[in-house]
Amino acid sequence: MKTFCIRSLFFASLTLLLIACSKEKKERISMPTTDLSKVSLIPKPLKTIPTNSAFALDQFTAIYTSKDATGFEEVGTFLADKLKDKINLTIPVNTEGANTVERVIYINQSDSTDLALPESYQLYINQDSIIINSNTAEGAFRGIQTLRQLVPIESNDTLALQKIWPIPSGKIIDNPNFAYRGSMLDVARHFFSVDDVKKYIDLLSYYKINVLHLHLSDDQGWRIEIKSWPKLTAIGGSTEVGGESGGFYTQEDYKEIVRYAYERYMTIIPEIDMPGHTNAASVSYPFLNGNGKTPKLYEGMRVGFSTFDTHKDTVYSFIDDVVREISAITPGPYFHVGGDESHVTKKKDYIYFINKVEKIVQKHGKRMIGWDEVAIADIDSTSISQWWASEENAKKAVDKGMQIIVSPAKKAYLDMEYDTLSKFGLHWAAYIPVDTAYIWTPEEYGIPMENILGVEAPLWSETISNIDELEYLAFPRIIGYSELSWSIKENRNWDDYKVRLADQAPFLDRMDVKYYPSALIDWKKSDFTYETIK
Ligand code: NAG
Repeated sequence: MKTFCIRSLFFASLTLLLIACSKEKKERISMPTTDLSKVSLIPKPLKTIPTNSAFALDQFTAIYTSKDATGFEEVGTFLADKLKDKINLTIPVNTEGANTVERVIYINQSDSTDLALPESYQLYINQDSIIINSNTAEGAFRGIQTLRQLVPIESNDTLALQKIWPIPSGKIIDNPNFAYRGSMLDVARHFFSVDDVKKYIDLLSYYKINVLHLHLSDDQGWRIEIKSWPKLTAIGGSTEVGGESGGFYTQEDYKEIVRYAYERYMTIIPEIDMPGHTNAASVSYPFLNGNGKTPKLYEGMRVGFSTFDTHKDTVYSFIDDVVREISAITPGPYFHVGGDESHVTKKKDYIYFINKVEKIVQKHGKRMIGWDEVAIADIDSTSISQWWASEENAKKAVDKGMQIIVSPAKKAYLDMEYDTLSKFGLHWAAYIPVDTAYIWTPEEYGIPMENILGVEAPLWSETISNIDELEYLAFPRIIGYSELSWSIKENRNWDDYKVRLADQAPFLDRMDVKYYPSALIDWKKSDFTYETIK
């Protein structure tokens, strides 16, 4: 009995000591004073209210996600994986038991009316908890991108020794200005592998871009397997600009891209460009062009010389098969039919063609998107026009009640050279240095706000043939386009943005992104010249 008492006394005091120690441990973490509004977030959130203390992210942190809320647990796991990659910290993800751990990141489904849009989220950062509130997993996903950007790669010295990463405290209320925030990748002029596309998707999603438009066919190549027309890829996919061997996605490859994008709440939009830009299709199946001749594979960079025969029924049954097969493996609501630069198609044939193709796209359950020329056809208001060149066509689309994707070549084409020293790119529309890419407003081109679906930055690939070259043209300009489409006009300011952009360099370096260098370094070092890094 006596031994028992002594033993219990011993254990009781040990427990008390442990509690005291753990309390002391908690108190001993002295966190730096922070300013949430000074962190280099891109895109800039709608509202940021700092409270000057900090959350200590460390090994005693756990992620909790709402139970039975579709997709929330996956969002939590995605965050944990990205934190593991970034700071090598393993954080558990649970749906129950949050009160037993010291520090909690809650990813919480909330039906608050403040979270009106599917992508709206609120982020509360306190000393012992971080709470992400959103209505949908999509909103939570956008919220965790903000949180990822708040985690410092190196924490300050004493904290680093204790393996603690301070997250500035405060509140962020955020939602997108435009629902459609996109980039286009031309995989037809040069082919890019599934892994290349996945890397691009992952980088885009970090900046809350939610659409990747894949330009899957052009004069120089057909890049997606169509089971009912196998020569499209066997012949049409065999080369690319410059005559290298090209390539194509099997339907399984394409599904893998779609799945990877879907996990990042990104929609894939397939484009089959027609009736122009169709040489590769006509080489594979010569009946398509209607002039009785089998064209040669084309490896140059000209545009506007090919057309489908717009009068033949067999051409429309071919298109029906293509749209059907691709639509069946595309969960998103859109199908892009190109429609640009059909210089050798007569105007009335072009209109007839677009009218018919719109019906085919609708029959397969998708909304048609076309480059701005399609607005001259008799299309209905559910179709979408992608304005790239002609303001007159953009106006026609508005008159038809269509929604517009804003992609003016002079401002938003990622394949335009930065300046005369650019290693890749073209300059037929303009030189687009990093500031020019950012300093414009999609809202101010005379297109009513209610007609603007969003902004997309197309990357044509005549001059780029691998992921490094792709990244050189896309980064850092695409980061600016993400802010142009997510953040409201009042929150966009070049002087403020350029500092935030320069602070992206550690992330881009860690992801091994071969961004155009001067753009990021220029503003940090006054003695910088382009020649020093070339
Ligand atoms: C345009 C063409 C495109 C080409 C690009 C190069 C559109 C809609 N059409 O002439 O096929 O790759 O310029 O910048 O942009």
